[in-house]
Amino acid sequence: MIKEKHSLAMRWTHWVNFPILFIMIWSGLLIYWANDHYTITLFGHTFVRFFPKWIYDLLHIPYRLAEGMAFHFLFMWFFTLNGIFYVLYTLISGEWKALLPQRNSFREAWQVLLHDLHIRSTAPPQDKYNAAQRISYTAIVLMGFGSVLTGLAIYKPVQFYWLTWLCGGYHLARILHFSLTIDYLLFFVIHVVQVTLAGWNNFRSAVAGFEVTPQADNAADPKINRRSFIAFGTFFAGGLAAYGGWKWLYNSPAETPSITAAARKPLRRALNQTELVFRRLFSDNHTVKTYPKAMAAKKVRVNSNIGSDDADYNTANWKLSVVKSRTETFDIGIEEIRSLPKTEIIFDFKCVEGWDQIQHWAGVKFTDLIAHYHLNEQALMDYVGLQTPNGGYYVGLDRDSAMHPQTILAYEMNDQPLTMEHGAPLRLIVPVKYGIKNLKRIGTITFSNQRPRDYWAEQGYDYYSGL
Ligand SMILES: Nc1nc2c(c(=O)[nH]1)N[C@H]1C(S)=C(S)[C@@H](COP(=O)(O)O)O[C@H]1N2
Ligand SMILES: [Mo]
Repeated sequence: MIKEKHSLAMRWTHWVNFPILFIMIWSGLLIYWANDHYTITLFGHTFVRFFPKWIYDLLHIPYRLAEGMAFHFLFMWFFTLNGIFYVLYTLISGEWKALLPQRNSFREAWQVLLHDLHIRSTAPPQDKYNAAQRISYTAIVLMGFGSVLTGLAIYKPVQFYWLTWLCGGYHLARILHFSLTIDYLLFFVIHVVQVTLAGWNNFRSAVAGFEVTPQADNAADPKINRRSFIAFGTFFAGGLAAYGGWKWLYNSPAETPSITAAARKPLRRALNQTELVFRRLFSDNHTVKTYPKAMAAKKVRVNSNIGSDDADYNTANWKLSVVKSRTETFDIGIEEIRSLPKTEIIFDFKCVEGWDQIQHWAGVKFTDLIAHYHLNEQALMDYVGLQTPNGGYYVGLDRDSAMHPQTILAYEMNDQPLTMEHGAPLRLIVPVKYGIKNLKRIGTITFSNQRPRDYWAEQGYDYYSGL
């Protein structure tokens, strides 16, 4: 005999929520390897490295940060919107009554645990869901909420500075975001073990929404088979469609076929659409948090030196070329730049790879340079492009970020002239962007209404890369 057991909420969870969560964790791992410094270390001994290399090899997870970010920031929309719809559905349909813990749930959950571990022989009362299930099904919704909040806090720490603050700062938000991932995986492992132990009838109920009570005439009940068939058929069709979508995405052509790491077209479109949403939230009022000088790192990290790695580069011959128009270019020497008003900033510099450091820079504000050289007309254009003298590294910035009051062309670090490895004699510091946009050793500045070329965007990263 058929007994209606699970509600739509339960099928929604297995059919939709889990796959989306899975993609978020998978793309999270594509990001994580770039800076896998989360370990459990006690007294100098590392006991746990959460995702060592063998896990990546076992699961065939590629080391592709740009692609991981592109997936993560596409599926975050599905994750968030689906989560909102799911919660709204349970509220409106009344299904929350079976899912929310009750006053005695916490005591009963303990009994469930003892029973499951065969320590206690009598099972506590089992409604549609027992106390332990109620607690975990509600907890996982709260965890999802936590992932969105901590995720946003690290994704846009400037625009959502109050959220980052609420999460206890950038560092803590990152640790919380990561811990939640570990919690999902633990939840998943326990869940699979329990479902396996509970048997086929229970598994069917999660997919098809009904249970079968033991009865002699079950074998002859056509309803059972028909409903199972329809439910599992739909389930597999949905799975196949999802797999097809995945294949389509992976076989989509790259935007620049000659560059191996270039983003696939649908992912680039998604990145660009997401950019529009966050650009609307951008404002000069969102300034980057600054710190006292004493907190600035003495040993400043060096990331890469593409385009600025010529060991014999002679900074004495250096000039900044400003391209005013197709026909008009002028050069500025470093002494002239040093004579302009000086602006200092001490802020938390952030690299996409997952590290950050409080750094102290000084130089001329970009808007001061614009005003001094009467580049007001050029500054109305949509984009500013900057490149190294040898053209090996180049970035494009939207106007608002270039003109942001904290954007400077820096010639000093920790009150000393810039060193070669940090981009002597002049580099860009744009605190509202990730490190990739902070070009070292500026050679040329251009203005345009089309997007200038961007080194890392060509390698599949988000063009905007704003914080
Ligand atoms: N010319 C040049 N500028 C560059 C890079 C580079 O490789 N070449 N790397 C960028 C990246 S990814 C980061 S995180 C910062 C690092 O700056 P730092 O080495 O001074 O800490 O520089 C940016 N500017
Ligand atoms: Mo970086």
